[in-house]
Amino acid sequence: MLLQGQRVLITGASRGIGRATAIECARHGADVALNVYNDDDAAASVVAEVEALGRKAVLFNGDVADPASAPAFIQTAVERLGGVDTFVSNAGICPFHSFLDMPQDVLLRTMNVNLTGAYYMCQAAANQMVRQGKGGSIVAVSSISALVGGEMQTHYTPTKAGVHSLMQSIAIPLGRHGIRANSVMPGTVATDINKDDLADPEKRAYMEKRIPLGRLGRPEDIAKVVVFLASDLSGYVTGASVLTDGGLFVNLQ
Ligand code: NAD
Ligand code: RM4
Repeated sequence: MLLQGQRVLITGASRGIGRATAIECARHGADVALNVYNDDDAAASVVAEVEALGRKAVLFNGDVADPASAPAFIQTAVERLGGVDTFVSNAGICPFHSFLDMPQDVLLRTMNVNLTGAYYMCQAAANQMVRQGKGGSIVAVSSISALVGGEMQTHYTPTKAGVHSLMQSIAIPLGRHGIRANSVMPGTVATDINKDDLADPEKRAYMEKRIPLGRLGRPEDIAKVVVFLASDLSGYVTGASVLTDGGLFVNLQ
């Protein structure tokens, strides 16, 4: 029970890594506030799982790319849970597309959801933590893609490098308030975001073969690292990243 009594807020919490993070945090004793975006059935099922663990789950529907969502999400969480101890910026999209003909709307939407949206959300959460005066933890879900390229991800990889860089920079002004800011960098985790990409059996087998631990990531693998970064176990860790990829990054040849 590493998060007993904590209030943890998570964006993009209806599916994949966000969903697993909500459940893992609840398992460790946290109440959770979940930002979801037009995904009612999936959202209801996360709430049911959290409540079955005996914890509270508050839902807030909103697009992270809309600047109005961030203060509204924080306000909802404060009203219903009493405050914010950990904030997890997780919502993200990756509409795989080639570079030379990248449509402007796909580029801008990806940047606005993954990077600008994370900025608004982390800023609003940090302001609340400063008001509370008791420190806190901010965790961004970055990616191995912050470190390496992706042929069909030229719009996406800069956003993942960007959210890691955001954690490095905000760790500085927030340190004096006892607020830590770190990122987790997942490798390849089988979720809806890459379902089509990994539906190609050759691509999936190639990815699996490159991972020294012998399997793709599971959302729970990432959620456990988020719990660590939210907990006192990481009390002297800030501005850092935890690559959580089964060894994929180091396996060049
Ligand atoms: P997913 O598609 O399963 O989940 C994404 C979640 O974000 C969903 O709940 C979706 O409803 C929500 N979302 C999408 N757009 C939103 C918006 N505008 N506002 C609010 N919520 C929104 O994908 P996932 O793999 O769980 O991805 C979660 C995060 O993990 C993303 O930031 C992604 O970049 C990152 N990541 C994933 C992998 C991977 O291999 N799956 C690897 C590295 C990093
Ligand atoms: C991740 C990483 C994965 C990819 C997802 C969509 O950051 O690049 O390999 O499947 O994004």
